[in-house]
Amino acid sequence: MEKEREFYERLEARGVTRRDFMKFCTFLTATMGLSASFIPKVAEVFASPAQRPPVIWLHFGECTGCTEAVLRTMYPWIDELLLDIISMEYHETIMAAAGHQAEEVLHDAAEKYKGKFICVVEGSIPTKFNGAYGKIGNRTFLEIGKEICPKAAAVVAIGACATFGGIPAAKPNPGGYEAVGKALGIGTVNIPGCPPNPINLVGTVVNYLLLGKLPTLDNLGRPLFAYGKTIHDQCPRRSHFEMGEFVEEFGSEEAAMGYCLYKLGCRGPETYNNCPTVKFHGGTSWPIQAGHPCIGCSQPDFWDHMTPFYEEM
Ligand code: FSX
Ligand code: SF4
Ligand code: F3S
Repeated sequence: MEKEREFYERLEARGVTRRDFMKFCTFLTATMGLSASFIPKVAEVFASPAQRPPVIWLHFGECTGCTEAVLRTMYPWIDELLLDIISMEYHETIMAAAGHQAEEVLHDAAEKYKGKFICVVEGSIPTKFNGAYGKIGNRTFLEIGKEICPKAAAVVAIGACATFGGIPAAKPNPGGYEAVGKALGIGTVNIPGCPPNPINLVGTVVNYLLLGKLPTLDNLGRPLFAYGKTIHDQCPRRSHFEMGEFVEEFGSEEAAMGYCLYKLGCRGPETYNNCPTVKFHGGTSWPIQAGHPCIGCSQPDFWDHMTPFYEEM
């Protein structure tokens, strides 16, 4: 009770009302595919977390857009909520330590929480030339990944790069960049997207804390609650996809073309993600709402398979 009171006081000090917070919990519960009866339980995970799992967050070949997405662009207070329910032991972007001190923190955390920590990995791993294309502290990403990931209770690959290779693995890929699971020969929970939606990471962690297990995954390791349907199946422009309806509403085939973005190369029909329902920036918008075709950023082989972007599939 005491913990809970403190939590709401802290939220209030940040200008977040209990009502805002419950709205977020309702949204998160629905995103996770749970019934409304779970809303109070989801709120409880944040308000009085039972045990905060240690998290080690590794950066390999990437642009740090995934971290930026998680820590900065959603509701401004989600990053703090996330840091309330996990114990971030190592994260290069937000930690104060640097150089040898940082290396020591990583090593010590992996030993101290062996078998217990969640390893979140951002970015893909170069495999050619013994991994020489990517190094931190004079050790290759490959060496670091091989040392740290097998010690984790679970490895969560975040972003297109870590899950499927992403932009670093696009042709001609001289460094032989590969997805984390493939490069290290391990199974990973995959949260793809370039960048992925932060709510899907929060949903995965809350699922773990609430139900004691990882969410159900599809055959590509993606949580089904987020990646169970195609963009096209949930797209608000969908009703204009069928030419008949299209022409009827807009008067001519030409005018109708401007609405559905299929002919501009939209990859919505072959891309699995929940962008149309969860949107980005606290529900403000998402690519197709903003008038741009989906470029298939959460699918395997994004980039090569999806380019050239503006040609019909
Ligand atoms: Fe990749 Fe994440 Fe794209 Fe960037 O770091 S998924 S390049 S948005 O940020 O890994
Ligand atoms: Fe499908 Fe894309 Fe057209 Fe939407 S804009 S209906 S996702 S093809
Ligand atoms: Fe990516 Fe398509 Fe969503 S480009 S952000 S999966 S709409």
